[in-house]
Amino acid sequence: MKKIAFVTGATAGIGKATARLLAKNNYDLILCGRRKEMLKDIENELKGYGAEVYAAKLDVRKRKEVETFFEDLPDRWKNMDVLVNNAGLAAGLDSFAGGNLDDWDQMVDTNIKGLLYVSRMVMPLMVNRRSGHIVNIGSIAGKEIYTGGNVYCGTKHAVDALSRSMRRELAEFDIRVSGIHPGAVETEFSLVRFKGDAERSKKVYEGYQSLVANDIAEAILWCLNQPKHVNINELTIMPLAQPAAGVVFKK
Ligand code: NDP
Ligand code: 8X3
Repeated sequence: MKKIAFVTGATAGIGKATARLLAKNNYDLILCGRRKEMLKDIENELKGYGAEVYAAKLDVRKRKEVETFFEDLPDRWKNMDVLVNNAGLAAGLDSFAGGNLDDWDQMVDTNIKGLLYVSRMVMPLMVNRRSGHIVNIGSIAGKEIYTGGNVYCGTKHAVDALSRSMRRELAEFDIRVSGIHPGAVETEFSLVRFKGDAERSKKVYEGYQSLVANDIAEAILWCLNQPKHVNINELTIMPLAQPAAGVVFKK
């Protein structure tokens, strides 16, 4: 019987690469994101690998939308084995004193509250079945801080704390919880952070080999593939050229 994985934020980057790799490894997929067209594209691609896919537009910041998403989910899909809490973003790189409050709201609402809204719907399903694996995508920004990272770092430190709290509560129900903390991965991340400024975004990844989304997907799959009694608590995964947050050796 195939396993079911729910990947949030599957229209791009790490989420898309994870959905793709899981589909190729015998998982059926539940996918969400805000961009309907891109959701359709990834749905079609995954079906080509033989996966069954349930894809629906969802903004994880909207509590009512999250509830409706789960109310609409056909029963078969509620037996989910894996949740990858991936949807997230950084907005801006301003100082605290010059910070944009809309950016702060967006990061807090997506990275913390969105992750909580989705998890709140999934956890009872897993608890009832006494089985499941939650993978939370944190960041090196959740382990360290860097100039201008301020609120983004705060949200990712929160993700780290939430992962540890989930692990504390869910082990009793045989549910595994893993936190994945990547350094720089070349995705749409910087384009989003710099609000569509492609030139500025490109510079983030110039002069060194950043991680690619599939590096993180492979790490997630490895966590999932461990024997049932093994929980990978966390993995911090960095480009070799980035030994610490905010430090990159460029050639
Ligand atoms: P991308 O911008 O490439 O992808 C982000 C994904 O999240 C998209 O699919 C986007 O879909 C989705 N998303 C954003 N906001 C929402 C929302 N409100 N509701 C639903 N989906 C949403 O970035 P990455 O793949 O790099 O980022 C994925 C995760 O990895 C994030 O949590 C990020 O913080 C984390 N991360 C990234 C690193 C990097 O260097 N790239 C390093 C460390 C961690 P859509 O726009 O269609 O809604
Ligand atoms: C993003 C990690 O180092 O690119 O979460 O800011 S970094």
